[in-house]
Amino acid sequence: MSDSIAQPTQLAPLNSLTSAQLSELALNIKIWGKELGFAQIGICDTDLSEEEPKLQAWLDKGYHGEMGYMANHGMMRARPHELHPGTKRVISARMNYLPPEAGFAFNLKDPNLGYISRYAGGRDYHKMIRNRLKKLGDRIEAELKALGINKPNSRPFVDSAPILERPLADKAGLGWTGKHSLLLSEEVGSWFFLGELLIDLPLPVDIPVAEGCKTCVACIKSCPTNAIVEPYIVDGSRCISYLTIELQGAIPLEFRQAIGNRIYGCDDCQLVCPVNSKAPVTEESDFHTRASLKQPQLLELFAWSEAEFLKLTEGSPIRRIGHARWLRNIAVALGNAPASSSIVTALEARKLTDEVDEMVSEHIDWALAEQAAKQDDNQSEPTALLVSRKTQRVIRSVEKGLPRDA
Ligand code: B12
Ligand code: SF4
Ligand code: SF4
Repeated sequence: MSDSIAQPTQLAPLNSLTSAQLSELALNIKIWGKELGFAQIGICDTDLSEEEPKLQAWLDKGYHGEMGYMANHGMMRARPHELHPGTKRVISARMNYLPPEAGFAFNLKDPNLGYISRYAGGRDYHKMIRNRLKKLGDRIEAELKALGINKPNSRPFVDSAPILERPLADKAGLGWTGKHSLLLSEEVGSWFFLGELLIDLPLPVDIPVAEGCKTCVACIKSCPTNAIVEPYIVDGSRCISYLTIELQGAIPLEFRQAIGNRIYGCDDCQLVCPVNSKAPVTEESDFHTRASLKQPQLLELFAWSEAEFLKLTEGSPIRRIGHARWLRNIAVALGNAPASSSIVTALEARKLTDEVDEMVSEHIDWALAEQAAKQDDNQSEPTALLVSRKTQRVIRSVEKGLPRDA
């Protein structure tokens, strides 16, 4: 029996990694990222100083509306090394979410159906992507340990953290910033989420992709609420995604008709984008649209009690808006739907339930007034004509450019 005491293995510091080892590690990170279901991984440094004045101008103009969280952290959004001290590189990842049988045109064409942005029909992406990024961090740690190197300090972020994800992904070579302000790439379009792993390793960085929009302005022209106020600049407070998801209170009257049947988010600027004609369908079944949210009838969704809403949206990003905002959004869409006695009856009945607060009640009154105006006009217009001209153009563009998903 030996009386010697086992010595803890001494690991070398991170700065003992050679540039050849760092380059090999960067290549491996991209392979491991793919194994973890990411469509692409890129690496960039943490310098976003060029974005700071643009972010400040966006905030100064009030384009964040009521999204107080956008203004709360000063310029930290553009300083990943302040968000997670010690960070030297950002490993930026993208994951495709376009579900199969998206049925975009079919859905927008029928004002009796609710349109739900295609990122939201399946499981909430936040936790899932964060977990995968954490696994990527664990994999890097295990590799370094095998090389006899210390544990790196890494932390995953997805969407909700104060960090400028799109400019980071742009820098990391995952695509270019489109005129709709989203990231897109020639090979895959824009139907993807972004996430990052902040890490204190000086990995070699990737090269940004050249801008590819050229003279196209389709997204700017098609936005139902004219939220893309200049190329690359979105007034968030006009965007339907903000109005139906982020905004807590009443939807301003000026936007209600333009919202049409979009009850959760909006995809129009991506639908008309010619680059999306090549977009792949997601490989993640978690992002497939669940049955209850596939081409749903507005009246069915409006009838959900709070308990049903919570049950049927469990695990979905929709749950976070809560039942009141859900009813608010559907009431607006019902106001935009063709004149119908069943809609009027449903609106009136809903108003009498104790699940309706003052804010929702006001939207129901608005919808009833819209319905009454259509009845008074004795509107015998075909349903298709109730869809705004802009939306009709979007529908045609989808049928022509995205036949698989129409
Ligand atoms: C706040 C927010 C919103 C707000 C505001 C949108 C906006 N454009 O800022 C609202 C609620 C409206 C929204 C909507 C949507 N969002 Co959002 N959103 C965010 C969030 C949380 C922050 C974005 C942000 O920092 N905005 C601040 C402004 C200042 O940033 P910016 O718009 O990029 O502005 C820059 C440009 O204006 C640029 N700029 C100015 N001048 C010029 C000139 C040139 C030449 C160039 C190149 C750039 C440029 O400088 C500014 C600063 O960098 C990010 C997640 C994150 N943490 O980053 C997701 C995020 C951007 N959203 C995302 C998605 C998917 C959406 C929607 C498609 C959801 C939907 N279907 O309803 C829509 C799309 C609307 C749109 N066209 O932008 C994805 C985008 C993925 C991608 N492919 O790019 C993100 C990254 C979330 C994620 N983790 O995947 N969103
Ligand atoms: S998501 Fe819809 S409302 Fe928002 S910028 Fe794009 S087209 Fe406009
Ligand atoms: S629609 Fe045109 S301008 Fe807009 S992002 Fe796509 S290519 Fe760029």
